[in-house]
Parts: sequence; structure tokens; C-alpha cells
Amino acid sequence: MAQKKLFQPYDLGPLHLSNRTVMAPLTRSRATSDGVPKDIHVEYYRQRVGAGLIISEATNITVEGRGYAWTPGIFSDEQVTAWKKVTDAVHEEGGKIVLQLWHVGRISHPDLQPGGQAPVAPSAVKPEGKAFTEAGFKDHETPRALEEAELPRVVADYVKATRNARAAGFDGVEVHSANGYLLDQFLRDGTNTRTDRYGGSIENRMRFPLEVLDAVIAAWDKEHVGVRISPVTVMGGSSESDQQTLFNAYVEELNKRKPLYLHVIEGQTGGDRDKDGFDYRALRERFDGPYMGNNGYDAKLAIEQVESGEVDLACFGKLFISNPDLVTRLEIGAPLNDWNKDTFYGGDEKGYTDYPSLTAEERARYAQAA
Ligand code: 8OZ
Repeated sequence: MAQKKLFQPYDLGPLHLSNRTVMAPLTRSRATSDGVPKDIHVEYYRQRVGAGLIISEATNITVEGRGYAWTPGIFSDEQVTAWKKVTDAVHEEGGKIVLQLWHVGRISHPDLQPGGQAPVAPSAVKPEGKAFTEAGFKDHETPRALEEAELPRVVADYVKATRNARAAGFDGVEVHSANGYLLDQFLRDGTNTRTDRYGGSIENRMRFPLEVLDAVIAAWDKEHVGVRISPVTVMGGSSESDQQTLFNAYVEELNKRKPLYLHVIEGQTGGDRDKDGFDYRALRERFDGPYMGNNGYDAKLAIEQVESGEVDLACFGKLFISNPDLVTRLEIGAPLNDWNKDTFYGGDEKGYTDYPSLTAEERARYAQAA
């Protein structure tokens, strides 16, 4: 039987990928309080280089952008040095890794902010739910609306983070414009009630995310910058009155910039796929470059979608947490390890680097049976 396309190499811009699987960005909250990755991060990413492409866990571009305890950053020299160990390990094993640039906006808490100040956002709209702080979960508070004059400073933070990611040896960056964080907050009318050039019409609401993207591309180049969106995901009570029109327009604008890829979370992030009547094909039709599908992919769906050309690349999240050698297992039809939700966030190597890969003997046995 011919090898399925999912397992065949793919040229993603300048990056030669060994296959079309992607390790999704996965927040694991195991960095130091200062956002510095540790040796266990090196081991964790090294174990998962079977992925054609690894997208790093969401990484704070500044302390202001941080919304969860023990998440890593890419704004200090110490962080850059620590990430370099990760990228070296991935490259030594022949893998590719991009860094996800993250600013959570209002999904933070004063406890996580410099000087205990209020989180920043497009508008002073309080999120529902709780923030994950070092002292446990705490109710979100009302954020402070960014002044128009401050926006160039936030753009400059993205630029600095991009330069740092490049210095740390990453193969590119992904702009996180999804899941109810800062850029998604600007896009949606439920979280953006501004009356200046950055609020109101769809064109105005897209302005800040596009300024960020343009600056990040200018700081590196379009062939090293991907973008992630989640058209129907509502987080912290964010909302949008016309998701299809908004995201059709946004993708048309993204397409003009020809980024490395478009990463689309289809359905509710980490939940149901395709139950919302959203037309993802309309996005695909508006985007000429590589299209990465994410959410609820298993071997069957990923093989089908890549085979039919519905997506170019297929992301796996939780399955990559519990199966370091996921791609080998999928290819030979070996059984998969179950994940333990209790160790997703926080802690140490338990539930992080201790999930087993197949032994050589097991691999040979399953390959023969396939
Ligand atoms: C799960 C827990 C914390 C953060 C996202 C960065 O939703 C995240 C995230 C996911 O994009």
C-alpha cells in the first residue's frame, strides 16, 4: 500500500518537513516563575521531533502579555538562552520548531502583571471565569483599555519577541490570533467596543492584529511567520455578532500578506468540531498558502483530510502529550497511550517527559502486523 500523504514530506515555505503532522501548541505551565524554560522542556520537545513541525507552547511576548502561571516568555536574555537549548535539540534530531507569540490581553490577573496592575485589553470588558495564578485560580478582573498612543509599544513588544525567537534558533514564529486572547479581543465586537480607528467596523477591528502581523513580518519575513485563528471559539465570554463575515474578511487580509501558513481551529478549541454551521471551506478558498487544520484530529480524520487536500497539515494536541512517538504509532497502527488530564498543567516531569515511546521490539512487531 502506498504511503499515505500524511506521512510524506512537505515543503512549508523554506522549511522541509519530514511529514505533514504538526504538534499543536500546548500550554503545560512548567517554566520558572520568570518564564524560563528548563531542562525538562529540552527533553520534552526532543522526544516529540517525529512531528513534521512542532509549534511551541504559547509564549509570552512580555510580562504584560502573561495570563497563566509558569508559562514561558521570549522577552529576556535568560529565556532566549534557555529556548536555544530546545531548538538545538529539535534540530539535532532533524525536526523543525516555530515559536508561538502570545499576549493574553484581558485573560490575565493583577497577580500575574508587573506591579500588580490591571491587565490590558482593547476595552474595559471583564472576562468571565478565573485566571490561573501561582496561588491558584482567581476571578478575572476588569482590564484597562489600551490607549491608542500605547499601541505602537505593544507592536514593538511583538517585534522584540520575534527577533528574540529568531536569535533563539526557531524556524519561524506563529502569531496567536485565536482563543480569546489580545488579538482575538480586538477582532470581536463583544470585547472590542472602541470608538477610535481600532473599533467599530470590521476593517477597524482588524487594524491592530494586522499591524502586529505586518510588524512581525517586517522583523523577519513572510516565509517565517504563520498565523493562528479560531473563528467560533468563545473564551472568557468573548463574542462576535457575525463570525463568518469577520473571519472571511480577516483571512482575505491575511492572504494578502502571504504568511507561511494559516492555522485554523475548526470548532470549539479542545471541544466539538464542526457543530456551529461555520463554513471553513470559505476560509480555505480565500487563502492561497498552506492550510493547517486543528481540533479533534485522529489518524483517520488526518489521513482523510490530507489525502483529499482539505488541509495541507494536520495538528495533534493531546495525543502528542501522551505519545512522544505519535507519528510512528499512527503510521504503523500501534496502540496509543491515554493522557492524564491531572498533569496537563503545572508540575514537573510527571505526565510531561515520562510517557513511553514504543521499544524497538514493539515497533517491529506492530510494523509487521500493519
Ligand atoms: C489551555 C490552557 C492555557 C492556555 C490557548 C494558550 O487556548 C492557550 C491555552 C490553552 O491558545
